[in-house]
Amino acid sequence: MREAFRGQQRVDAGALVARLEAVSRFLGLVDGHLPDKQLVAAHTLVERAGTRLALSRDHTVVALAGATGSGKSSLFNALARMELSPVGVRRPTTGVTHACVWGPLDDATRLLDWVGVLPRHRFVRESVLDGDDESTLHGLILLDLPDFDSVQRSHQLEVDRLLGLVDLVVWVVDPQKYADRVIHTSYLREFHRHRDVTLVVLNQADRLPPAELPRVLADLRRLLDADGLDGVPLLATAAVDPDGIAGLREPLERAVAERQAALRRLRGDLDAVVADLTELVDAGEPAGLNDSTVAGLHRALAGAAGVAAVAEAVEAAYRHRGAAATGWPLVRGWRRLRPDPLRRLHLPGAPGDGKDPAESLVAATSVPDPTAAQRSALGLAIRSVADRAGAGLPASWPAAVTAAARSRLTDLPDALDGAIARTDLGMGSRPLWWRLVGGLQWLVTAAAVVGLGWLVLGYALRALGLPELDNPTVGVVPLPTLLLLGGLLAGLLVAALTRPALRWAARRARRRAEQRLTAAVADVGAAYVLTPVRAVLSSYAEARRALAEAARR
Ligand SMILES: Nc1nc2c(ncn2[C@@H]2O[C@H](COP(=O)(O)OP(=O)(O)OP(=O)(O)O)[C@@H](O)[C@H]2O)c(=O)[nH]1
Ligand SMILES: [Mg+2]
Repeated sequence: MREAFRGQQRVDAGALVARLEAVSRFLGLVDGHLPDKQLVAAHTLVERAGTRLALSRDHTVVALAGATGSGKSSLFNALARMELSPVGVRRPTTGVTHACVWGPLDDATRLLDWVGVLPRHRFVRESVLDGDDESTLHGLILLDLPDFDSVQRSHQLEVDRLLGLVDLVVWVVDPQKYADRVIHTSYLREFHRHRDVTLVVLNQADRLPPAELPRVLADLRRLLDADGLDGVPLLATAAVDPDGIAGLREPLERAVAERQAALRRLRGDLDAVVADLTELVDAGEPAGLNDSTVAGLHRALAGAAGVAAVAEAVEAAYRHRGAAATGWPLVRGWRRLRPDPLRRLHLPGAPGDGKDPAESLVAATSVPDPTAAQRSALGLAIRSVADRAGAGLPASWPAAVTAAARSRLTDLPDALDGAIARTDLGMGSRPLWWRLVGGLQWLVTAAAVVGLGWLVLGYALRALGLPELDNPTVGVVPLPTLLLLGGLLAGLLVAALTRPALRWAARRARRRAEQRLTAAVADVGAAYVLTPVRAVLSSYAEARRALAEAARR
């Protein structure tokens, strides 16, 4: 037993702190994505470890824990060589934790405040009379705990609280109750990750016939192995006999000298926390989004935003305005009486609306609202983005991805409408060729008007018996007649020839508008659906890396 705790691997404080920081980073990354109840233990550890390491690394807090009557207080007093904690026959005796500090009390005050031992139950084990006797335990803070199997619920709560804080636990069992189920299932088994800061003593060994002791120890060892505590030091003590605790002093002295127990304890907690957290991010790198899912989203967004309707209106408006600009001047005016298709949708590019597109109010357009089918198609597309992004992720993450995909759903209609309203549909200015054809139309019309005026003038002169004009002729046709008929015919011909060109150019304008609208709608999809989803995926990936770092021992 003298080998207890010997040859254990040292825990590097810097490395431990780095691992704790990685857990802290992990918690920051998964915050809001995973249910809080799965993270309580990790949050508690990060907080507790930070405090414990900041308080005092020169002290080793050791708890004597066990069932009532096992002899915790007796061992406490025997180690302190003073009657500090009352030992009694009435069970349970110890109701509040007592502490004994080896070394100056002041240095340990903040640590004891944190552990929660009342000042009147703190004792100091250092006196000039001892000389150097106790110097080997300098830095030890020994706690005498109440019984954990107590009829008093408060004792049990106090024990559970302290077992979460102390650096090293000495489990005290006695020959009568060492096999009790509670101590094994509720306590010892829970400490299997803390084998390097756990010690078991079979107290009251003096009550056993010497021949019985090895058999009881072997039986207890078997139970401890079954608890997952193989390798944990097990020793026999007799608190009533000063020599009966020598075996216990030795591992305590070693623990105090090494100043490793606090670090080992935290490392055990950290290992347990990391093991529990691992299943939250244990599904490899996320597959991410593929092009076809994104394209599906864009299609659905375009449908819901009315891209096709607007593009159609662009084509119609192009034909409408083009015909007005290039048509036969005599009938052009009629067209202006018909409403402009783009203006009907309250979209910029409508002539004379004079609005700055960037300032258009949200939901300013009159693009028809999406139909129920378009809305449900959008819902499905968002769902399939979420499904695809969340595919293969461990529990809770798919739900987080879905929540992110839908997080800005209510703002989406206004955003789509705004994007449509702000898109430059390419209908701001009249094409040059419209103006050229329009000018030509005016020219031939002017020729017809001149011809008509000339003819009317000749007719009037004849009617009034005045000398007739000398009409030049082109071939056999008089020039005024040629101007009138030629002008009219040319106007009709130009209008007829322009029509197919207008139709072709209108289709081109529609395609261009459609491209710009689709791009605008895709930007909305990126900002409102894909970016939140990708943020969750990158949190997942970073959380995985943080946890891998936290797992590195
Ligand atoms: N023979 C013998 N008696 C012991 C030994 N240790 C403790 N006792 C006795 O066992 C009884 C209980 O001891 P305590 O030290 O009060 O036990 P405890 O574990 O502190 O009990 P609670 O405070 O109720 O949890 C007392 O009567 C002690 O004198 C021992 O090693 N040998
Ligand atoms: Mg006691």
